[in-house]
Amino acid sequence: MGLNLAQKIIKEHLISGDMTPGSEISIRIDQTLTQDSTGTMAYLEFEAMGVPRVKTKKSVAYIDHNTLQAGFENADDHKFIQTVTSKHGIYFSRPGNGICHQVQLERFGVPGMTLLGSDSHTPTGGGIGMLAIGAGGMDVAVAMGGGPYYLTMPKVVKVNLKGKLSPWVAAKDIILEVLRILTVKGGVGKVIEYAGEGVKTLTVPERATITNMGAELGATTSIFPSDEVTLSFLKAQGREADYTEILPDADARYDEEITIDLSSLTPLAAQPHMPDRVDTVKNIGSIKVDQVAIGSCTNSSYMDMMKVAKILKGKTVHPDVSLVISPGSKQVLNMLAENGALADMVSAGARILESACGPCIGMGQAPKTDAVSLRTFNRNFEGRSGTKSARVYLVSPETAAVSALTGVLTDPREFGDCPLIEMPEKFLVNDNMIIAPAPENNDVEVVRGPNIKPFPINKPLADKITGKALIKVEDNITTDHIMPSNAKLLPFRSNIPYLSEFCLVPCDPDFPKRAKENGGGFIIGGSNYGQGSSREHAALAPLYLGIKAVIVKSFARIHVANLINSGILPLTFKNPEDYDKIDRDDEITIENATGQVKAGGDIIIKNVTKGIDIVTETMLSDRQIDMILAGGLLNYTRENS
Ligand code: MIC
Ligand code: SF4
Repeated sequence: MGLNLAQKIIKEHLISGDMTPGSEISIRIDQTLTQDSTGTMAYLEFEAMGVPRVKTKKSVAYIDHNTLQAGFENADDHKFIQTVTSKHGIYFSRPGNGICHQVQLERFGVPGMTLLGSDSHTPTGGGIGMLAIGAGGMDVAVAMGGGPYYLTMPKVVKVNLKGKLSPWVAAKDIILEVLRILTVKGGVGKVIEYAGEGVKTLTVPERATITNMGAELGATTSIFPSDEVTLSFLKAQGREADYTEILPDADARYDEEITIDLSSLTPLAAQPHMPDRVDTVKNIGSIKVDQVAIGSCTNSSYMDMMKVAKILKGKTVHPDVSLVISPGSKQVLNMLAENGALADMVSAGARILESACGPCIGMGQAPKTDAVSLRTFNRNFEGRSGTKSARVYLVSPETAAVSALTGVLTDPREFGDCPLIEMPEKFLVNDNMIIAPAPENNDVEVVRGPNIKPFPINKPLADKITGKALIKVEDNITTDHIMPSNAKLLPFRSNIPYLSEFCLVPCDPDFPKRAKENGGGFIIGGSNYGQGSSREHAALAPLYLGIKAVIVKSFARIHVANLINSGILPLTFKNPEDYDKIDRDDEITIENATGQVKAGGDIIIKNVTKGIDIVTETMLSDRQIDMILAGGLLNYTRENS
């Protein structure tokens, strides 16, 4: 039987398990990436493992999230990461060099390889045919040490692309259409694989926009074939030697299939406050716009920026709109500066930000109260922009740029002729902001400023677990709810005690206080709990607050792995309606917790307040059972080494 792309790469990297969807497998990781807001913790964990030198083919540490240095904290983290990576054999991409996913695609990604990144948008690498997966920092630390990465063998969904995009319709509109069809939980346990005649009409940056935002489907990853389009991109980056053709077998089998006719798509937008609340720009209508933000790892390529520059050229941004633009990398910014496109943006009134995540993660540019903000980003969760009452719409760069001029949400097809941008034959290659690590057996001193605090480590699982249901939340709770990130909090990513004071505050401002007063307890949630980012802080802060188990209808992939790595018991209601049988402040007990977890089946929890038993499931593999019993991955690794 023929193999699809995902199965081919998995087969080539398989260490253990059988490739039946749903069973646990482990794979060898070729490359890793970290960024600074998850990286500090990941390197502290790597150090705790005691491995002197990374064992991957290439590992890179990026500084792109915390570049707003309002105090010493971010700069301290940068120095820690720079020195710890140099010591242990990891390349360091300096602040200013660009957003991790954009730079990784340009300079390091290799078709057919596996990439594990401590950032949920790592699947951007699927745009050049990598199997690129986002994970918590601890999993990335293990991979850097040469350990396997464990995952559930995914189902593979074929997205069959027919035809060709019409003028003014963009790659962003394709992924918004996929989100409309599949929703923010439709990709859980699946790889989204793109195929069909439409694939060859899309450039690598367009493909990368699509695989990037596959993260919003909850998918394990997304992938495109590596073909002649990939080759011309790598050639233009001076990296043709990294090219291998990777195509699915002609008789490849898929678990599911959907078809999208590219020629029938029109400009789309995701409405507040979820990436799957998609409608056409036409249907949403000409709402007044206060802010337009162009950039992020989804839409900050040279091609995207050139389209924007062409639209803005010779015009002026509407007086009621603040337009901010962050080119994705130093390569992109440098090319725009050299060819005059940057001047066109500046002259039109755009505010140019550095090549970093910036407003995407609330690092500055919080919109005004009740603002409408159009963003080319990938997430529009409530409050993520830094302004709770702001309404964020996710759109293509074309829709964003045209609307910045008109002052209202505008279908770009009304604007006139669509700018035609050719893929450059040569990108400007200058890697002088990437620092190679020190040689083996070096004496690099790791610099630890006062912001670097030890991280919490769990205790082995207790036999009887008791506590209150400290909070009850609804469906689709994101890691931005569990562990908010913004300009005020991101500097404290290496300080869990401080961060824990903000844990779940967007859902209930008293949660941290109540958790502390009660000596910990339980979190009750709906479906797709923990969707969004890879930040393990969304597990470490609850751990610090004494959370023993999280009981929900269903979990998002990366978050449940982070809970297990931290030794927090993840439980799902066997019967989702049982969610209604627990209220906040109910006393919960799990008797014989170790025995029940060891048995690997259902776990009975007692709602002591209501006098009822509720059946939950764990879905843990044998390895995960041992991790939970040991109190998390670090304890487990120590016990087994
Ligand atoms: C995000 O887009 O939410 C982030 C910030 O990039 C996160 C990582 C983090 O929380 O540091 C992600 O997507 O994993
Ligand atoms: Fe950075 Fe935003 Fe991409 Fe996250 S989604 S990596 S914050 S640009």
